Amino acid sequence: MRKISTLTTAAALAAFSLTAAEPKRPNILFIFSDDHALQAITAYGNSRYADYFQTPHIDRLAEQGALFVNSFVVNSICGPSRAAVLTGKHSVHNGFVDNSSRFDGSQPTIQKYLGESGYETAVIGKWHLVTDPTGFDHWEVLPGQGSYWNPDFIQMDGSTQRFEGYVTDIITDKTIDWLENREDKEKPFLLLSQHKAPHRNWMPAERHLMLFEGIDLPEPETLFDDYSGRSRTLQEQEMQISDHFFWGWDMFFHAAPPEAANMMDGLRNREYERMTPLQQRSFDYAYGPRQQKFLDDLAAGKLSEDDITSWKYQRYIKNYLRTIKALDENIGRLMAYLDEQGLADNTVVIYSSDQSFFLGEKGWYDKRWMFEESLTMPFILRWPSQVEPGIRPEAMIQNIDYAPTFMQMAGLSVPEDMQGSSLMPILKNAGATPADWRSEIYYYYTGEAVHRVPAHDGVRTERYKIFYLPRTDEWQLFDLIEDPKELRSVHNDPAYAEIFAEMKALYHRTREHYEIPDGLPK
Ligand code: SGN
Ligand code: CA
Repeated sequence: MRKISTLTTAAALAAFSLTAAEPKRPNILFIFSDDHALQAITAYGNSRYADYFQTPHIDRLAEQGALFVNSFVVNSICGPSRAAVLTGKHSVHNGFVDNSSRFDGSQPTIQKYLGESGYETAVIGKWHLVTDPTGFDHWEVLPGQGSYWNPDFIQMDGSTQRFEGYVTDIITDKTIDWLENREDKEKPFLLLSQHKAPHRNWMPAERHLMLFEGIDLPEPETLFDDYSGRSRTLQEQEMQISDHFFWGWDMFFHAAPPEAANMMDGLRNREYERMTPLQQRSFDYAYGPRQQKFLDDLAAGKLSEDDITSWKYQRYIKNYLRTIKALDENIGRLMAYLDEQGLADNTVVIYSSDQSFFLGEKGWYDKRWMFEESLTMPFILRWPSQVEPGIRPEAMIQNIDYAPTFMQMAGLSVPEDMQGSSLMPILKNAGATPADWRSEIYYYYTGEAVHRVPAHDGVRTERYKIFYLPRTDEWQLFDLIEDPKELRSVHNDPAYAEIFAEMKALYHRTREHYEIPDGLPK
């Protein structure tokens, strides 16, 4: 284990001056969305929606750059994922362990290191680290989760301003404005353009309200999972399509449907309430007849329990993908701007999302679990002058690797206390995995009241995944080759006794390596 110490920015700067004669340092444009599942990115290749829905602009980035196929989050939830990106450290070491944490903005971060070495830095859009951003030359962020419609943005002077329109379009407008008007265009930039979409409550833009009309999107095979063969905590969560959607917030009803519809009470669609009367009219025009048809079918006794779940799944997945449509279009718009300005060649463009998401697999929405759907993160990187187009690196990477990578891109040495590793050796070598690269990743989720997913932590190798659940004091072990959908824990299977012992040992070694203190909350 590398010694945890605080290397000063001055030391990092000294390292930079040694390499200052090298070619112009690249701009870094980090486009980060919220909850974008790999299954909803065509370039990732296994989207069940591919016949009906594509992400052409994100896919083009992947064609022109590197798409990391084994990319994982350290803690599958918004704030912790973001804190790991900025610090290069696991949650317990950057202090942001769950969404009730507050980010300590006095700690070293990538924007501070790059800023002090001569980069101009900005963050625009979703932030979600509770305390105001620090270390950026410019910032303009959504309060908390932010809003889809007519969103507010916190300004650097502490005031809040409201902007009319759709949040994804507005974040891109502001991103382009900053590029257009920044002070010293000779300086390289680090720009974080961070979207709300496709986070809950999945409100589409007006222009996408009718997308998928008359189409049924494919269901995942495990939509009706019975959770047998795995920890009982899988049944105790509250993130099920069948039972845990609010009729107002998630399903867009204006009044409670009959109880038979199994929808939760208590959260209105606050986004609808933010809309102008004209926006509301478009919204009602699209959803009104769809709701009525559902209510009529329900009243006529035409819908079984499973039919109702399938209906909710369609409502959910269509809205989710509609929000991604706007996101993808805006990424196209931003790429066109880089082309027009002649910035594309020397700008590293990254597309990623704070974690992936369940799109009905195991009957779920949301994330948090160490299962593949929420453990993964999209990670696509384009750097025309340096990275061979179309490569598909297989190295196991995590979001703690981003900050070290940006350090090296900027010609700086990686601070000793960053726990991730720079991806530069992979990028420079046509995507090949270096011999000394890690062969396991570590994951740690502390458990929160919302959605009732229990605390767990674990390790994933290329083939196996082990995690420990303190609440029930049990292990789970999955063989990702034999059981890629993770439907049967084999920790009790005698055929896996040896693997189980090895994986437990690896789990303890990895915890030690990352200096994870004993005892997770239950
Ligand atoms: C909100 C959502 C949850 C979601 C968390 C975390 N509920 O609490 O569904 O898991 O955010 O999301 S909502 O009723 O407010 O929509 S995260 O992106 O911040 O991690
Ligand atoms: Ca998120």
